[in-house]
Amino acid sequence: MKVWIVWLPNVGKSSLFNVLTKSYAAAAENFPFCTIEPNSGIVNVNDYRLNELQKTVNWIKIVPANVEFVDIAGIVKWASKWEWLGNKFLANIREADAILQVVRLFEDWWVHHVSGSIEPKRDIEIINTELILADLETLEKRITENDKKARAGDKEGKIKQEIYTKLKSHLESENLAITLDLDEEEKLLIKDIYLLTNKPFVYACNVSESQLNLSENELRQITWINDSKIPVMLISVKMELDMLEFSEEDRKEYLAWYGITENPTDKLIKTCYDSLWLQYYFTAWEIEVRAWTIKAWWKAPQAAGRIHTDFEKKFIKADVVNRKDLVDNWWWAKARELWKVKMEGKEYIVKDWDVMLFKFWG
Ligand SMILES: Nc1nc2c(ncn2[C@@H]2O[C@H](COP(=O)(O)OP(=O)(O)OP(=O)(O)O)[C@@H](O)[C@H]2O)c(=O)[nH]1
Ligand SMILES: [Mg+2]
Repeated sequence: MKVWIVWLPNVGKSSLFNVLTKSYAAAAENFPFCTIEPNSGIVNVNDYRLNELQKTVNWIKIVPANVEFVDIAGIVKWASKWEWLGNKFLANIREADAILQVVRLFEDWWVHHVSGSIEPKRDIEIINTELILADLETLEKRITENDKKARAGDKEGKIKQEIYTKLKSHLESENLAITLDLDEEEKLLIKDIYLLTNKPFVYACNVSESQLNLSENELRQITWINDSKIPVMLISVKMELDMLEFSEEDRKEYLAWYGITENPTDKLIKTCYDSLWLQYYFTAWEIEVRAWTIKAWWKAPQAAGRIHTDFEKKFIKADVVNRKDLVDNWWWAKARELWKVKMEGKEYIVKDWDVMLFKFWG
């Protein structure tokens, strides 16, 4: 599960990467194109519910879910048309599961802005246009390849060609692929093109300390991101960097001073995780509690397959308990006594935060 940090040069992408990975691994200097080679790091998804579990079983090791963040070079206008850094990275972004866009809102005379001024709406358009142009190039190649099949009368080829044509005019009207109205079957047919604008986007607005009181509505007005399905949140990367060495207590106190109750770094990581329709279930036993990432609609055997590929086939049944029932009753024995643990079979659709104990053949 990879999230790529994408945007114009010199907006704080590498600084944000350092905040997310709690490191100084990425060089973050005051000049455009400071980053050339990508930096990547794995980050735990912190969640208050994990802390609750930890309190109940404080002798047990807890292994949270994680997300990989990749920080790349800045993208500029015409990047998609240039045989240059930007273009190279546009090709690389295909590997991403989601795209985190760092929108510069902070004013700082010292930090050079490649477009000359702070205008988030214009800058978002620059980035989206480059992503759309790159997608059009990919799609046009695919249309040419598929054309032969469609002409030869191949049924799937014909259906695909129709969808591709619809998609092409959608992109040409400067829309993101993800906003095209397609049914589930049609979505599957375009999945293998790996379009950049078919990936979930998350917008993190990098603000100055004086802008920390902006509401989500105000942020949406400034950025013109009206689609409520696309998350928009604010973070002051500079302030987060200042707090990197703080204790948890000091951090809370400092944030509270600005009226912030939720840890912005944790919130951003969770937002990226949620954008992929992911959820977790847990295995919990004497030695460790471990989070496993699954898609929201997965059934019990598929979920078991996350632990080991064999387990999907060997699945017999699962004991399932809601995390809260486990916490409230101080673990399995009491929860079982109170009939809170249910036995589920192959058709069971796993719920977010189920705790599961599997039985397998062999
Ligand atoms: N004032 C202020 N400066 C910031 C903030 N975030 C980053 N900077 C500064 O902006 C400059 C560029 O930061 P980077 O993190 O290197 O930006 P980048 O987007 O990775 O840049 P490229 O790798 O060149 O594309 C550095 O001097 C940072 O200290 C912020 O929130 N406020
Ligand atoms: Mg950088």
